[in-house]
Formats: sequence, structure tokens, C-alpha cells
Amino acid sequence: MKIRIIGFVILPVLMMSLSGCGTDEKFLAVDKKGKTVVDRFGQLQVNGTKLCTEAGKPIQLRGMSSHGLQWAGKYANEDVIGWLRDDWNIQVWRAAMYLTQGGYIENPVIKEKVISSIEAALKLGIYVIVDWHVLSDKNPQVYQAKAIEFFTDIAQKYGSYPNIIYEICNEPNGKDVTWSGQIKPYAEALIGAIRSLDPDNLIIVGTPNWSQDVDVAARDPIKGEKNIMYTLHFYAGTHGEELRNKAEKALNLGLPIFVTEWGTSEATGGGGVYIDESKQWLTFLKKHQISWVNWSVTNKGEESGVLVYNADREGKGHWKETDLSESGRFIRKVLRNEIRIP
Ligand code: IDC
Repeated sequence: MKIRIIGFVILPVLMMSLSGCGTDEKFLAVDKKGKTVVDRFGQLQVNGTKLCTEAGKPIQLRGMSSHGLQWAGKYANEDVIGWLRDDWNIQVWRAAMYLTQGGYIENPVIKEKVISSIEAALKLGIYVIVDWHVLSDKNPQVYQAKAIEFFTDIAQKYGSYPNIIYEICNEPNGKDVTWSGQIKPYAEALIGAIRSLDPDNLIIVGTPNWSQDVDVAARDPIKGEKNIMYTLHFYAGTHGEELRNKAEKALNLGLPIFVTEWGTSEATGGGGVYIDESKQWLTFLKKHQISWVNWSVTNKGEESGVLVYNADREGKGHWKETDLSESGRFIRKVLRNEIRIP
């Protein structure tokens, strides 16, 4: 009798925590009634440092980023993104459109991969980050006119859908690329262009030094605009306590932060995987309800990628355990709420 009672009480609790059933419904891509995250959360808004639902409830969105669409664009389709929603429980997908290194400036047809990402997200009822992936081009002002043209088109076509999130500048970098000199003026120009077409969807602004110096942006934030957030990026094998302190400083100054990219590896995208360090970061992000997107869906064989080398070469989804890298297995479990993040 005693054993049966213990079994009745302990077992369901154990099973719930393993399957994630005990998890707060706000972490689900689709809830038990079949409502998608966009059905439930609607038009996102920013209140203070928090990302909130249309009803004003603070939330933490979690999801996956594409790798560079010029290399891994085969995953930017409804099969893969649908698999990520249903099996990985992603609430947000990020379409990383590089500018150079074979990206949009050199090869404008890459935009089609952003469009297929958006179309998939609309069908699947998840959020989609449209990422203007400034990287080796350093200074966002170099392609500012192209950025305005690009985001104007996206906002015209899709700005009325609450699914859309604009990330206007992945990682500005370089000693002479400063917040007040280049990044903030660029952001203000882009925000102006987007807001004339889309009054409310989230706009995420890159910060100096590869989107790490959120404290610098926090001392001089963009004024008079709503639903603006700021980018923080980290790689668990390279960045730790020091960067978390910087983030905390920025939060204390009132800066709303969105981690649109982080990796379980070193900053090169390889090395590791750094599971304990990743858990430390995930605890920090949960504590502050900071939304995050993990880098990345690729089979090129680097440690941050969620697929092993050469897995799913056609971009079909339906991955088996053996298709997943160490990072892939870890991140999937985190997203499925099968690893408890305190
Ligand atoms: C890396 C990719 C790697 C690719 C390289 C090209 O993982 O396969 O060869 O870009 O430049 C970032 C960037 C992101 C990087 C990533 C890892 O936003 O584009 O991807 N990283 O280096 N910032 C910090 C790390």
C-alpha cells in the first residue's frame, strides 16, 4: 500500500518533469489546446526591460537560428522549421542573412530564403527574426541604403503580421565603429524607415564590439521609440562572468536585451562543447527572462552546429538522434524542457 501511494505520487511528478509536462505553458511552441505561440502571445511589446505578450505578460522566447543562409539555406523551409517547432519546441526562428561572404549584397537571391522563413513562420504560428547579418562588413552604415530598401520591402509585405521581428544589425564591430558615431545613427535611420510602415513589431538593435557592449548602448539608448530591444551575443566557451556583469549593468540602467545569437562553442563557432558554461548562461537568461536564439542549424561539422557533419543534406527535418551533434542533443533537450535550468 505504502509503495503504491509513493508510486502514485512520485512517479507522475517524475514523469512530468522528464517529459516537460510540468513546464509552464508559456514555454511551449504549441500548447495542449493546439494554440501556437503567436495565437497566445500575439503582438509583442516591450515594457521596461521585459519582452511581453500583447496582454502585457512578461515572457522569454526561445528558438534556433539558421546558419548563414548562403550556406545553409536548405534548412529555411517549412519542413525543417515545422520539425523544429514540433519536435524541438522552438517559438522563434532566426533567418541569418549575411551581407558579404556570399551574402545578400553579392547574391541578392538569398533574400528568397528569408521569405521562405517568414512564410513558414506565418503558417506555423511562430515568431521569425529577420536578421541583417552585419559581420565582416563591420560598419552598418556601409550598406545602410540597401538595408533601408530591404527592410522597407519586408515591412510593406509582412509588417502587419505579429510574427515579424526585425534585427537590423547583427554584430557591428571594429575600433572605429562606435555606438554614437555609426551604430546609433544607423539604427535611428532604420527605425524611422520601418516605423513608417510597421508601427509596432519588435526592432532589435545591434550593439558595439560584436554585440557585446550593451552597457554602452544602455548609457545612451534610443529615445522616443517603442518596442526596441538591444542585442547581446555570447559563446559559452569564450564569454562568461565578465559579459554577464556587463549585461546586468545594462539591465540595471533599463536596457531591454534580446540574445538573438549564442553558441555552446567558442566564438569561432567551433571548439567545445561547453555544456556547464552554457547552463550557467541559461540560468542567467532565465532569471532575467531574456529571450534567446541558439546558433545554429548546420551540418558543416562545427561544434556549435546542431547537426553532425553531412546529416540531412537535403533539408527535410525529421532528424534522428544520430543526426544530432552534442550541441544539438543538448539544445533540443533544453528547448523541450527536459533539462532543468534553475
Ligand atoms: C560563423 C559560422 C562559421 C562561418 C563564419 C563566417 O559559425 O561557420 O565560417 O561565421 O564568418 C558570430 C557571428 C556568426 C558566426 C559565429 C561563430 O554572428 O556569423 O558564424 N559568431 O563564429 N558572432 C560571434 C560568433
